[in-house]
Amino acid sequence: KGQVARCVWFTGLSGSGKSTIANLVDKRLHAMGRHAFVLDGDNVRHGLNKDLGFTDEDRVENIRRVAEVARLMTEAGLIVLVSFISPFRAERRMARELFGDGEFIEAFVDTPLDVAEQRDIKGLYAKARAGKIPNFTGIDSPYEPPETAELVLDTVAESAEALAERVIRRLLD
Ligand code: GGZ
Repeated sequence: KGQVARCVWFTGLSGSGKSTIANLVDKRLHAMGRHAFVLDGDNVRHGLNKDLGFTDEDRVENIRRVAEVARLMTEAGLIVLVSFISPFRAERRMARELFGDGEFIEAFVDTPLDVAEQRDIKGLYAKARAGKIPNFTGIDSPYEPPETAELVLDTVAESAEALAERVIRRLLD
């Protein structure tokens, strides 16, 4: 089987583990000689989307642009690993519709809010609770969990490594 050009779309709360899993998948794919790329806030929100913040409207535009870039990258033959909160079902559906059948794999990184908030790796939840970050997802901005994700990744039950392995298996099916 040749190179599969596909998009894995990770969605979940801040601190849910999206980027950790996406980066593990990326490493494994590279080790297997496959061409992959991670799109996340670090490489998109500081460049292409640096004009956008965290209002609902800006998040919609953020996801729209990311979806279009992901589509271009799969057309170029890459496996694209997209890691954004992408809180709204409508925009995730819009992203899905850019891809052909079976090319788009929605992966819900299912970490409950209380767990993400407990971990608070970057201290953002504490700041949001203190009112220092307005429109914070899960606090005062909504997150709509997927109803039809191809993969549900439970970070409480399984390690990031085990979950990355499940993504790889699904991807190379
Ligand atoms: C949520 C925010 C916010 C607000 C800054 N709400 O844990 P992080 O830091 O590294 O990931 C979060 C990231 C979310 O950006 P996305 O582009 O993925 O969001 S969306 O898909 O909704 O457009 C967090 C940080 O940015 N961050 N302010 N208000 N996360």
